[in-house]
Order: sequence, then structure tokens, then C-alpha cells
Amino acid sequence: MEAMRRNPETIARRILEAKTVAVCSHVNPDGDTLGCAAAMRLALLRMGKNVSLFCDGKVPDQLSFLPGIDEMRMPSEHDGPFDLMLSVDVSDEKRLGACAGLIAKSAHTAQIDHHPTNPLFMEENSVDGKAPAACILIREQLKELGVKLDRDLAICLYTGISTDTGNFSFASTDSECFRVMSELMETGLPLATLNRILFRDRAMPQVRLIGKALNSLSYYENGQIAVMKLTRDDFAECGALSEHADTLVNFGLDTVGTRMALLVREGTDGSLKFSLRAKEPDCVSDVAQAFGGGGHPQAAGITMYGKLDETAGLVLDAMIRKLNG
Ligand SMILES: [Mn+2]
Repeated sequence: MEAMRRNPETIARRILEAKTVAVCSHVNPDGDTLGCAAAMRLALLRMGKNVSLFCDGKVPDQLSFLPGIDEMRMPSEHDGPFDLMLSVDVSDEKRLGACAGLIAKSAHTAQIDHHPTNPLFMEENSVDGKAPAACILIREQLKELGVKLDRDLAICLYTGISTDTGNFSFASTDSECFRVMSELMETGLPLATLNRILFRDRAMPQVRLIGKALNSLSYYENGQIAVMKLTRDDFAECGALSEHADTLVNFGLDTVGTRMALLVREGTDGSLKFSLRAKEPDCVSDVAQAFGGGGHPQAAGITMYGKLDETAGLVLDAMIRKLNG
């Protein structure tokens, strides 16, 4: 395998040679892949290119402020052909979803990405597994293309960099992030407004659901394990969707002295979805695996069927054994 490295010169050459470019984001699109795509669209339009954006998935409402992101299309909506397909923030071909079909419709393929597991699956690859966001690499690519930053480009790049670094809090956050941020601020980036949209605003049903979750919070083993339960009725009373509970397990985990947290939510189909979290060095993925689930050492999940209290009791017992093991 070719060594992983940034390659903005080669990507720039491919872009300059192309008239029609398809820019592709990954499935379940996030702020980084959509920020990259929106930024590349603006840059390529400025260069006089014919550019189309594709994603096998819906743009989250929260990210609808990205300039031009309403131009995003499903790959089935365009037959091609394209001179160049450029994927952004896509770790492997599978993450392209149906966009993988555009490879065969494109004369050349290239990618800009930052996942260390990327198998360099395109013809030209600019991949840096150490970069905290793909938008960092897009900033460098714009420089190579001679495209000057403006406020709209800054909005796109800030969105990717801030979301992929957990609002500049993850260990991956490096000095280059802040050098790029300094350049983005020079354009008049509306930082406070975007920060609110990306990291503060919550839909009312979600705020109500937080109340239900906190109300259900119980501690075990002298506070070392936190458990929250959300029933089907809780979701109905709040008008909330399952996804509104996605990060609520952290309220338990963030308790001082708590080492592991569990959130169980009851689905409308009768399924039980368990979210397990741990603080390093504790690990919960093996607990999840024992029940047919999986994930990362400190963030894992299980889907099971059964009675809520009974099934949650089984998972909690396994977590207690793991804690004391
Ligand atoms: Mn990313």
C-alpha cells in the first residue's frame, strides 16, 4: 500500500484538467463531509467548473445553513458522465453507499480524506490520517488551487473542523486547526452564531426528553455506574424521536466518580437499544459483545428484544461484574 500522505498538487492537476466534477460525501453525512463538499463546490464554481454534489443520505436539518448544500443530490438523480469524481471525508468505498456507482461513470477518481484506515481506494489519494478533520485538507487544497478564502468558504470549513474536533476539545485538535481558524476568522466568520447552531441548539422534544432521562437516572456501586431508561411512552409524551436520545448517556457518564454509564431506550417496534459508555481505562465493548452488540472500548451498543427492566437488569449485572472484575 502506498504511504499515506497529503497530495494537493496531484488533486489540483486532476481538478484543473476536469470540466465536470462530481463531489461525493459519505453516508450518514456529518459536518465534516458536508463542509468539505460545500467548500469544494464554491471553489470549483469560482474556477468555472461544472460541479455536482452527491450523497447517499439526507442532509441533517441542523446543517442546512451550509452555503449551497441544498444542491446536494442522491446519486440516482444524475447519469453522468463526469470527468472527475472527488470523494471527501470518505474512509472506504463502502462509506460511499450508492455514490460508489459514480466511480464507473467518471473518467478519473480522486479523494481527500483523514481516516487512518483509508485503503487509498481512488486513483489519486490525498489522505492524512493525522489530520483532525478533512476540512483541514480542503483548506490546503484551496491554497493549491489559488482559491482565496471568503466568508462562505470559512463557514463550510469551520463546520467541518469544529464538529470533527468536538468543538476543539478532542486529543486530535492541533496547532494547524488554530492556524486555519485564524485565517477563517479574518473573513468575518460568524463564530458565535454557528457555535450556537452546531453545539447549543436543541429541538424542544429533545430538551423535554433530557428531563425524562435525568428523572430516570439511578446510580449503582457507589455511583460508579449510572443507568437511565427511556420508555416508548417517554418518547411519545415528548414528541421525540429515538435519535434525540443519541448523546443523553453522557449525562450519566459525566458524573464525577462514575466510571460506566448505560442508557436503554425502548423503540416503537419493541426493540431495546442499549448505549454503553466508559471512561478510560474502563471498557464496555466486551460487555456489549456478550449480548450480541459491539463498538469501541469506551462506546458500545446492543439491540435486544425483551422486557425493559428485566433486560436492562441483565446488562447492568454484566457491567457490575466487569467493574469489579
Ligand atoms: Mn471527518
